Amino acid sequence: MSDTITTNSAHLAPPRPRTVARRRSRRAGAPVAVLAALLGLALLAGCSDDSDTTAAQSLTVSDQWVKAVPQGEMTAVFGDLVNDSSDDLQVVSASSPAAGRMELHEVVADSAGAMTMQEKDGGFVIPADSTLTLAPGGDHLMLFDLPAPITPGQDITVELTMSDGSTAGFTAQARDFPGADEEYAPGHGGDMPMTSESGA
Ligand SMILES: [Cu+2]
Repeated sequence: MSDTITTNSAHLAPPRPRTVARRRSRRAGAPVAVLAALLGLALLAGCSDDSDTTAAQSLTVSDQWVKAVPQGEMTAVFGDLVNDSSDDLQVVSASSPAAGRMELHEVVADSAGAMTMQEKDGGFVIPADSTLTLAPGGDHLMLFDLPAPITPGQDITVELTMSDGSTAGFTAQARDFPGADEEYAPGHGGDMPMTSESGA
């Protein structure tokens, strides 16, 4: 299936010297091991125990798909964001070659009680050992300014950026989904914030 996760955070989070020291200690003699132990203590004092794992490495995306749309319409990516780690994960932004711009959206009731979508403050938080489901009518990854139509069966790639700067890429297949329009494009038409602003 197309739920492969690739992480390319190496350039964003280069290996830290202490990691090298710890790895070498397994093969080298006692002095290095002692040094590594001290470094390890310092590490434990300031960081969580899996500080060598990026947020992107703890994230798995499954059952993901994108709603097929003609060029010029906006659309959204849905699926499960699975956090296998004991730390909360936070997705702060997303991008795709299939969209000029992406936003992390939630669906909320406006003052009149109508459901409307808006950018989610702080992005998507996936609690430790939990799954955040992105679905029509709920949280979703919004795509704007499509350079081309997205047709059923087509695969698009999406890259998620986590709060630690690491990135997780995945592929989502397009499917027909006629029902989603009213869920994330409520009746007010063009007064939704995403159509006007561009600087964010
Ligand atoms: Cu949206």
